[in-house]
Amino acid sequence: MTDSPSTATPANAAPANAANAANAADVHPVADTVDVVVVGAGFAGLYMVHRLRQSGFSVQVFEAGTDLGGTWYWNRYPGARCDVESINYSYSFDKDLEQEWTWSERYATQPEILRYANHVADRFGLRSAIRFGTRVTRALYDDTTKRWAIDTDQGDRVSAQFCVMAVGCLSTSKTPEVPGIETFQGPWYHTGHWPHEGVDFTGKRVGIIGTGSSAIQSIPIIAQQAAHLTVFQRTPNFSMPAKNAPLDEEQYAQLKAIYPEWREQARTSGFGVPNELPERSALEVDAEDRSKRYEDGWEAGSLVGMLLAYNDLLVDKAANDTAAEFVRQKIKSIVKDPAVAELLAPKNHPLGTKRPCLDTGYYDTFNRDNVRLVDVLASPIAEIMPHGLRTVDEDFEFDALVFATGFDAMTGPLLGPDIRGRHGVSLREKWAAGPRTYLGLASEGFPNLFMITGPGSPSVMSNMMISIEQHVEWVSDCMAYARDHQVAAIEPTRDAEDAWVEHVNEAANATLYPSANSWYMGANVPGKPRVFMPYIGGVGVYREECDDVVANGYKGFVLTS
Ligand code: N01
Repeated sequence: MTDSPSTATPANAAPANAANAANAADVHPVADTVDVVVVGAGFAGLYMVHRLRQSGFSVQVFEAGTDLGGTWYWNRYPGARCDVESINYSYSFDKDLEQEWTWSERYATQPEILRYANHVADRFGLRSAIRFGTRVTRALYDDTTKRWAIDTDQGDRVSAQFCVMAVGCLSTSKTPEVPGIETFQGPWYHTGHWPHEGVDFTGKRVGIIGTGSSAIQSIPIIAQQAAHLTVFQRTPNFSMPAKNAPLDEEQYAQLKAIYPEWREQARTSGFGVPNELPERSALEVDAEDRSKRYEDGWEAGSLVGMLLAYNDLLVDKAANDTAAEFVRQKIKSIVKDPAVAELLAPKNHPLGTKRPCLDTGYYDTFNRDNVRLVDVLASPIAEIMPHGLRTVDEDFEFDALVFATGFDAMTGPLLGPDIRGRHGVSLREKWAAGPRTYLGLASEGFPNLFMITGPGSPSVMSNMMISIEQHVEWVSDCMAYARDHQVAAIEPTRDAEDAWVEHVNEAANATLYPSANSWYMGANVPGKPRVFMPYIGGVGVYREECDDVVANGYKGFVLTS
């Protein structure tokens, strides 16, 4: 997990080495030489440690945060929840863990997910492998020794045969590209770096920039607290009601009885959650059928409820239009002011091509007297000033600002440290025109370096837990194979990588995804190459590809003795 590359400092910034002071009793010595260095102690890093230890490897984890949890350590904004159902967003690797942990709600809150991460770490004794408050700054590969030298901002240097980047996909937060942030005299907060002690907005005039998932979850709650909330929207997003509720005990018990089969369905599915796939096109049925299906999808309270109503919503614009129009009408039926409703209704991208959201009372929040929506596409933000901000048309005064402005997704966390492979070539240079990986697991020229849920894998297009587990197991099995077969180094061939990148692009281009200015495409970061980064082929298909590579003697990789 990395944090903001911004030079500006949010109200909650903590000293980089705070953990070393705070958790002195918890600090374990860093070994000079280990089999594996893992970067990041979120769900990927935690399971990686467990798996590697089970296979008999020595492992050192470095984590920039002062405690574990990755995404769920940093994103503590009001209303933060996972929008994948808790019964799916949890580890499946240990049957006892699966049975003993009980989620309280359909969609778990951030504090509950963080408790779960801590429970797992304690249950499997993982903390002793982790050095907190320590950021990896550099990783250099030595082709003679076939080992990585890994440096940290705390002065550590560790030699490891393997380096695993378990840095998360959405962990390099970005502030808005607006001049004057440093002049603002009140506190400002990024949703991805929320203060651990929380923020009380009571009686405050608050401005929030952004209307993605983080904003859509936090706006209803901030609006209840603040004296006034102004929402600066550049692109309206499609959001569906979460229909969150406590889990029904009887149904939960029934699910636990069949958990193994349930998980297997998730592993072979498209998005990493068990779903029945639709057989019909939205265009081969009449309006009444569509209306009914979309209503069911809306009421289902899930990200895929609408998207899987028909089989062509993500590949055919005319089909997608029917679903998008249904959601626009829903928004208009909730929001009382027609002008505000019109502004909130997304029109510039097909439904689902920017990450859709689940909300609790988002659209209804704009019926409140103390909430105002400002269209910054029509009237861009010109600067942030000591007492607020200025759009090209109007000045606004605020006591506090919230940036729900997202992340340099997928590549940002991987390109944070200076990673240099064979011949000193840097990953930043190699990926200057966009990420290039084989299977989203490894990159040619960087032997013994693995990425968990890297670009070119289903990652953010899936239930991350399912994808994390699959990668961690693949990577640890690969290392065990290398050890057992006296393999000193493993890396993809250029041909295999080129073919995979082409396949990832082809898969994306067969869908509507590339038509949106989304963070999937890198479009939210000025200057970032426009490449669809995740693999859209589906987690089941992808898993088969990865298994096939292993079954064929690590096809597409070069193994050096
Ligand atoms: O970030 P985002 P996020 N001026 O990039 C706007 C996951 N997640 O933190 O769309 C004005 O989606 C930007 O506008 P535009 C989930 O995968 C999951 O909300 O670029 N506006 C956009 O509206 C999600 O997709 C969960 O035009 C500016 C917003 O800021 C991902 O994390 C919860 C701007 C950023 O939205 C990221 O979500 C939260 C500027 N200069 C997040 N710069 C759950 O599981 C940016 N924006 C529930």
